[in-house]
Amino acid sequence: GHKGKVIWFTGLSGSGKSTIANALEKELHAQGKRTYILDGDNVRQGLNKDLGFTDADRVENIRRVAEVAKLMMDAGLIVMTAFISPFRAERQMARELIGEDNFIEVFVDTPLEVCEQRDPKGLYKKARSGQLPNMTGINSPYEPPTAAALTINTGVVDAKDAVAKISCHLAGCK
Ligand code: GGZ
Repeated sequence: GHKGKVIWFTGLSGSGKSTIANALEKELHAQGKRTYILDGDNVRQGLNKDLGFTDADRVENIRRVAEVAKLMMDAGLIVMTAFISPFRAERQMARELIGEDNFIEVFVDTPLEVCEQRDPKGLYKKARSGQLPNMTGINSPYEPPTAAALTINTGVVDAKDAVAKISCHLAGCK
């Protein structure tokens, strides 16, 4: 079969999904693999620019991301998706669409208080002061995975160790 896979990161804003995906991409390139990272920066500006952060819009965001990830996987890429993807049902939908054997769910389980401390865009502060509705973890839900392949807390594990953990899993060493 094809060599494509989808590494599906899920976790709060500021949990470290994109940081780990970018570090993992460097490692995979060093191994001669072809990759693509789908994230809010390249999807919500274009394909999904009609979508916001209501529950319904997040559901549609993830549905489209899963479809695009599948197409890219079918083209032979290792696709990394770095979206909050807060709902279990949509992650399950993605898993079924992409196929159990090709879908690696990585829970970036960095505690809310650590994400809130980082707050690179000031979104948590805005949400706490009532100026931002639907902020995940504050006034919009996050449903943690129950059976992720890997769980990484970037409050205690650095990007280098996270990459080692995921590439080990990809190589079948655990
Ligand atoms: C959560 C928000 C919100 C609200 C803007 N809630 O840390 P970031 O800034 O760079 O990444 C977050 C990104 C989340 O978009 P996703 O497409 O990953 O979300 S979902 O999977 O739930 O559809 C954050 C920014 O967008 N952002 N407003 N209200 N994150």
